[in-house]
Amino acid sequence: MALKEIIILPDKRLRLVSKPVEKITPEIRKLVDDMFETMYDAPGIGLAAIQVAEPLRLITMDLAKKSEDGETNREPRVFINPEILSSSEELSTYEEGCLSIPEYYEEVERPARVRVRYTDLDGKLHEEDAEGLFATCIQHEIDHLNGVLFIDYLSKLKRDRVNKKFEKAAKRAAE
Ligand code: GNR
Ligand code: NI
Repeated sequence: MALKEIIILPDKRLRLVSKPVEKITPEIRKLVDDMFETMYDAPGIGLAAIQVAEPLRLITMDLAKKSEDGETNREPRVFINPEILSSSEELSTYEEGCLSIPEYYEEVERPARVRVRYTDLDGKLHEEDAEGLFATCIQHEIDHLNGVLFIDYLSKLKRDRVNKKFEKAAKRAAE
């Protein structure tokens, strides 16, 4: 396994539309392993391949809570070529963050429930209903596959402020 670098704003690659995974090759399995290592290290609850600069429709996720004895129980999940089949009219609000927009958190309103279709690492097709944090997270990650970030749902004022902050930081880092 290997840790990968997570790309952050204002990296333009975050705006790419990722390409479908055509075949589950050893290279894809290696990428998935590296994405889990990178996601757990960050730490984050989800990661889209483009966040490690691979423009593929591939997501890793782990929504497991810490158990009472403090042991970290892992529930790693992989979503290949995920699609949202339908969304509830009811909305729900979560405070979202993104590993590509470090240390910035804002409330975002999204459909409370979605039905998703995806392929797993064995190539098996699944359909599943998502609600709660799972619904929010899968929508956040599928957005990444389409070059969409959670700041796109905020007011222009807030979005401009965040973009400026990260552009400044990048300029300072380049000096
Ligand atoms: O770690 C993450 N936490 C999170 C919290 C609320 C809504 C979405 C997320 S996803 C984020 C990791 C990430 O950036 N995935 O793309
Ligand atoms: Ni994100």
